[in-house]
Amino acid sequence: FAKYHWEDPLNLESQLTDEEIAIRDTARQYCQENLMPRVLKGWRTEEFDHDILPEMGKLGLLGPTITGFGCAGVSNVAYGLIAREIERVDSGYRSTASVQSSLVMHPINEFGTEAQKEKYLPLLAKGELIGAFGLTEPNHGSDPAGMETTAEEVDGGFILNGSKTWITNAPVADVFIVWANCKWDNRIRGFILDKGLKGLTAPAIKNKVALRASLTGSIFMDSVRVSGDALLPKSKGLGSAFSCLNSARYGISWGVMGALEDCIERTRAYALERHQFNRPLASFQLVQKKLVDAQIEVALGLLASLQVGRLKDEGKLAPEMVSMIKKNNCGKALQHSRVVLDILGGNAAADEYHVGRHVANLQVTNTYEGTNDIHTLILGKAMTDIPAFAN
Ligand code: TGC
Ligand code: FAD
Repeated sequence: FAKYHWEDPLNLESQLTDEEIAIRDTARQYCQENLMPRVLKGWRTEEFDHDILPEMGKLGLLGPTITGFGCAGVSNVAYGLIAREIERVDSGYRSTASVQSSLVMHPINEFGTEAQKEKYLPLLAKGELIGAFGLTEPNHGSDPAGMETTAEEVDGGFILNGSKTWITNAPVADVFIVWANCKWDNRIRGFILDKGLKGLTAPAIKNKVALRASLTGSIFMDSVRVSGDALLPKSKGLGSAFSCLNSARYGISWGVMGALEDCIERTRAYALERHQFNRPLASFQLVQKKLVDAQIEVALGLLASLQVGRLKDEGKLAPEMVSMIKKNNCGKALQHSRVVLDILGGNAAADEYHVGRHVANLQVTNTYEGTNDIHTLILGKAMTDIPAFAN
């Protein structure tokens, strides 16, 4: 028989290419040596560390699936492995990176002109520009089709009005991809707004109880005037915004497994070390069950993400596949991180033990990019042909 490794129970490693393993190892080393020592400060202070994106850029971790424009052009599986390593440290850091890669660089690459790509992608890839993606509004979260942000055509350009909320990176963003309902044909399109435009503000939402190591804010647009080249001309309808979400949701499905792996590793080590009733906690059956149940979900979740990544690379992706792994992996990560947190006893309340931070973060990952319930309904529609979320 082959040897069983509890950290990789179903031998995911055997399914990765040498290049993917090398990228994963580079990302892991960077994250453990450079992000891990900073995370408690980021969490405690809610201060954005401006060095992180440029550091990631140097290693080719930003927009890594894009070919050209200074991007690495690697597989979607490699992209997932990067997300897993970043989120093993903190979901907030992964959020910052996945918004940059999937929600800002991806739409510019997919729906932009050559001039827009040349202007923005190399700087975003280096982390010299920071991006944000504004879809959610105060009155329209799960239901972005009803958005109130508008764009109207004026001489040689557009005027945008409206507001977005809960936007990752917004307070520090240089570039905003904003989705607006175009008054001339009632279709939703994407626009690139540069920081500093008159009427554009992006204040921070402070005192969050999760994702404190990444900044979140609003975007207010008060008659923001932009020239014609702000429009992403190939974006046509809400489906264009959703196609960005396919990429980000896919990355999150890997990322949250990294966060759960970190929870398991830390609580297992604690359970082996700490004794009660003259025995290590790890010797109690109830404790072993918590660890085993969590590790099973990691093994299954990672293989599911791997399969979807391979299909994405082969052009055989259905968006519902992404809904399945986003829903399941986020739900399982939240549920099992919460269960293994119990192993820490009173120390669960101390942020130096890190697991409580992951649990708080995983509540948000189970919510953004489509809530767990919304993904259930997307899959329910696929099974019944009846959209339960709408009339
Ligand atoms: P519906 O009628 O179903 O679809 C409208 C159009 O979009 C097309 N479409 C898709 N295209 C590509 N990929 C997908 N996944 C797609 N889903 C739908 C669809 O074919 C249609 O095209 P067309 O040509 O016929 O017009 O739309 P609906 O309004 O009924 O919406 C259904 C619903 C509820 C599933 C959808 O609105 C939804 O997914 N809601 C969730 C909203 C959401 O995920 N928001 C995320 C905001 S961004 C974010 O959270 C970033 S956090 C980042 C971080 O920090 O990491
Ligand atoms: P609602 O849509 O009001 O949902 C509230 C509850 O009702 C949920 O449980 C939901 O599942 C349920 N519900 C809603 N409709 C139905 C239905 N039809 N059937 C059954 N149940 C339903 N957005 C961006 O655009 N860009 C970002 O960068 C971004 N970053 C974020 C960062 C953070 C830290 C957070 C917290 C959010 C972020 N979001 C971002 C917003 C996020 O995508 C939304 O919060 C999410 O889509 C849910 O929308 P909502 O908060 O309006 O909740």
